[in-house]
Amino acid sequence: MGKGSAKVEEEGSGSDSEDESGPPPNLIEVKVIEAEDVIAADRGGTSDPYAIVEFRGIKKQTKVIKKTLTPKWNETFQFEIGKPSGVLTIDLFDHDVSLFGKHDFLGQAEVNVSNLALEAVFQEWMALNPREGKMEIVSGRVHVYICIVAKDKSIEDKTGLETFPWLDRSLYAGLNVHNTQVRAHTHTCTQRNIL
Ligand SMILES: [Ca+2]
Repeated sequence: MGKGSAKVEEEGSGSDSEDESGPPPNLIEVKVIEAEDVIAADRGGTSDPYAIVEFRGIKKQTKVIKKTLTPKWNETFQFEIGKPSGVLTIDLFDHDVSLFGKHDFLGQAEVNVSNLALEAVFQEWMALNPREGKMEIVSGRVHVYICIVAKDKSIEDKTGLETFPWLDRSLYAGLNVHNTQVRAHTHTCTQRNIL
């Protein structure tokens, strides 16, 4: 499977792939599912929680769930990576409508991506902690799902299915992959593992 012949991609992550034994794992899916028992930051005894997921300086934000201490987001984000390393952080904040009000910090969870196995589902309730070096009062837990998905540019090239860049070449090596088969796949590890 011509590992050296893959065309150069513009994503800038190609130089990270030092392991030549297979396709680089280079997509992290992060689903911020929900949280519970977060601090009540507003006078009414609730908060308006939202989450910011950050990986290697790139931030992605959920919507705000108003007036609750048990927000449910169920929002999925994806980050491009080369090799699976680095720390992914999930910060929770209380949204405030005041122009001058600072959004209150509700807690942080961190995941060391180096500890995650390729295409294995990590789904945990993680304790919300203060940020490093800060005296912040927080409480509660956040429920997250994380999976690292291997992209496969060779399959992409053969089938022309640019919209399915996460396909794992090893699953299809030697097979005639038709578009109809490929369409049956989804981009989450959970659903992939059922196949
Ligand atoms: Ca608020």
